[in-house]
Amino acid sequence: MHSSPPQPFSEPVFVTRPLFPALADYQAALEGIWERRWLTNKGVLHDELETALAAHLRAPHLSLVANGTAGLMLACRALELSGEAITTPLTSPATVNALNWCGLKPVFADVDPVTLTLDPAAVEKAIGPETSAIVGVHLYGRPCDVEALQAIAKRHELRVIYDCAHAFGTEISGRPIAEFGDASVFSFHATKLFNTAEGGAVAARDPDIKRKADLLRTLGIQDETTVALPGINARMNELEAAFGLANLKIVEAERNARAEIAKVYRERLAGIAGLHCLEMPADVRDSQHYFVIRIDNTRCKVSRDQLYERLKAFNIFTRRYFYPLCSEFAFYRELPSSRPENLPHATRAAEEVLCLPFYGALGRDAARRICEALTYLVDRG
Ligand code: T4K
Repeated sequence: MHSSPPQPFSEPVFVTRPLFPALADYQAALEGIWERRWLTNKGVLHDELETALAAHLRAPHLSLVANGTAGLMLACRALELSGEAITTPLTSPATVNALNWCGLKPVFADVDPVTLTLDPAAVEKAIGPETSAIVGVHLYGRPCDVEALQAIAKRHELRVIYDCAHAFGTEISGRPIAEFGDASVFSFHATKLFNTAEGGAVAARDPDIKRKADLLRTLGIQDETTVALPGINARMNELEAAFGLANLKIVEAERNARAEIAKVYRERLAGIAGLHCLEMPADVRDSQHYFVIRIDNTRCKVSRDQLYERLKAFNIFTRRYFYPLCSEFAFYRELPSSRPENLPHATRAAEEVLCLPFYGALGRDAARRICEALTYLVDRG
C-alpha cells in the first residue's frame, strides 16, 4: 500500500527564477539613463557596477562583459592561449565552446568523484606538448582543487582560467574565489544567483589582463584612430548595469533565503536510500547557486531520469545539469580524450545529478512539498 500522491503545484515550478530588484529601484535608475541619453560604451552605471562588483567579489581587477561565454573567450585571448586547453566535460557548453571559438583544442580530463571538479591527477596526465592552459569550473559553486591545479600549472608553465559562473561570492577559507588562477570568469545570466539579465565579468590579479580584456570587449578600440587588439563586441549596456546595481543590494538576502531552502531539502531528503545531497566542503562559503542531488541508479528505487520525468506530473521541472557531457556532443565526440573510459567519474555523475528548484522566492513550504513529491515517487518505485 502506498500513501496517496501529494497535490501537484498549480503553477509550474522551475529550477530557478531570476532575482528581480524592486521595480521602483530600477525605475529610478532608468530615469537617470533617460536624462543622460547614454546607453552603452562605458556609461556611468557600467563603471559604477564594475567598481561595486570588484569590491563585492574582492577581485583585484575586474572587467564587466556582455555574458560569461564572451568573458571566457576574452580571458583566453587576454592570456594569449594557443594549442590545447585541458578542461572538464561536466560543464555548460559555454566553457568548451568558448575554447573552440578561440581556436583552442579542448582536452577533456575526468573529475573527482566527490567534488565533481577537475581531478588534478587526470589533468596532469592529459598534459602534452601543445597544452597552454587548464580551464577549471567551480561546478555548482564547489571549488576546484585550486592549490593542486596551481602547482601543476607552475610545474608545466601553464595558465589557469576558472569558470566561476556558479561561484558568485564563493570563498575558500575566507579567500575570495577570484584570487585563484590567472583569470576568473563570472556569468550574470538571468539564471545565476546574481544577474544583470545577460552579463558577466573577467577578474584577474594582473592589471595587464584587465587592460587587455577592457580593450578586447570593445573591438580593441583604443582611441579614434588606434585599434590595438582584434577584439569583439562584448560590452555590457546601461540597462543591464542598472539592473545589476539594484540586484547587488539584495543578492545577500537572496543567498540567505536559498540557504534556508537548502536546509529544508537536506533535512527532508536525508535517509532516502540511493539519494544524496551534494555536500559543500566545510571551509567553503557556499554561493547557494544550485541545489544538487545524486541518484545512485543501482540503489534507488527509481532512476534519475524516471524522477526527472515523473516530477513533471507534479508541475516540478528539475534540470540535469550537465547531461549529456560536453565530450558527447557530435563535434567533440571524436576527440581522443572524449572516450567514456577516459571520463568514468564524469560519465557517472552526468547520469546521476539532478538540480532541484532553488531560488529565494520558492519559499520553504514549496521546498517541503517538492520533498514530499520526491519521497512519494521514490517510495512508489
Ligand atoms: N559556464 C558555466 C558553468 C555556465 O553554467 C554558464 C551558463 C556559462 C559558463 C555561460 O554563461 P553565460 O554566457 O550564459 O552568461 C541556462 C543559462 O542559459 C546558462 O546561462 C547557464 N549556464 C545554464 C546552466 O543554464 P538553460 O537552458 O537551463 O536556461 P533556461 O532558459 O531553460 O532557464 C532555466 C529556468 O529558469 C527556466 O525553466 C525558467 C527560469 N527562467 C529562465 C529565464 C531565462 C525564468 O524564470 N526567467 C528567465 O528569464 O540555460
